[in-house]
Amino acid sequence: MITMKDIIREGNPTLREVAEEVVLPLSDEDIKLGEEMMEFLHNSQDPVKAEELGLRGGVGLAAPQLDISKRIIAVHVPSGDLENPEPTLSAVMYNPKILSHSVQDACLGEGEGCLSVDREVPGYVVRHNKITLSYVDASGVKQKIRLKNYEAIVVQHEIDHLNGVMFYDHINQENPYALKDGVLVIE
Ligand code: FHF
Ligand code: ZN
Repeated sequence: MITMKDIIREGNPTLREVAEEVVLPLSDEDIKLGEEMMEFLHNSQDPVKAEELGLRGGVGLAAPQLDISKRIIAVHVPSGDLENPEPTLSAVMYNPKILSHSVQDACLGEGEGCLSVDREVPGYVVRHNKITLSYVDASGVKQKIRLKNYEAIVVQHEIDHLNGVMFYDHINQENPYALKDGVLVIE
C-alpha cells in the first residue's frame, strides 16, 4: 500500500526529470503500480482511512512522486454533488499526451498544492482551460478525451510531474495574483 512515506518531496532530483514512456503492451508491474496509485487516491479521500494512515487528500498522483520516473498518472476527482456521486473523472493514464488545447487559460481561485510540497505557495497557477488528451488506459486501450475546467487543471498538474515541472513554476514571480485578461478563475 502507498502511504505518505513513499512520496518524495521537493529537492529530490527525480521530481525534475523527464520521465520515460511506458512500454506497450503494459507489463503486470506497470498495471499493478497504476492500481496502487488509484488505491492511494481512494484512501486519501476516505476520511477514516486518511486519518488512520495519515494521508493528505489527493485528486491526482504521478509515478515520479513515488521516485519512479515513468509516464504514469492516476486521477480521481470526486463529484461533490450528493445527487450525482459518480466521480467526474477517475482513471489511470499511461503515456498521457496533450494533443491540443484551448487558447483560453484558467486557474484555480484557491491556487494549488502538491503532495510533494510541504508548504503553502500562494498565487495563481495559470494553465490551459481545455485540453484534448490521448492516453493508454489500465486495459491497454488507447483513449482520446476532452477535458475542461477543474479536471483539465488536475491532469495538467499531473502531466507536469512527468516533465519535471512543479506547480509553482507557473506562478508569476513579481505578482503571484496578477492575471492577464480573459483567464478563467475556477472557484
Ligand atoms: C492534490 N489536493 O491532490 C492536492 C494537494 C490541482 O501531483 O486537491 O501533488 F482531496 C499530484 C477534493 C478536492 C478532494 C481537492 C491538482 C492538485 C494535485 C496532488 N485535494 C487536493 C481533495 C482535494 C495534488 N499532487 C493539496 C495535496
Ligand atoms: Zn503534485
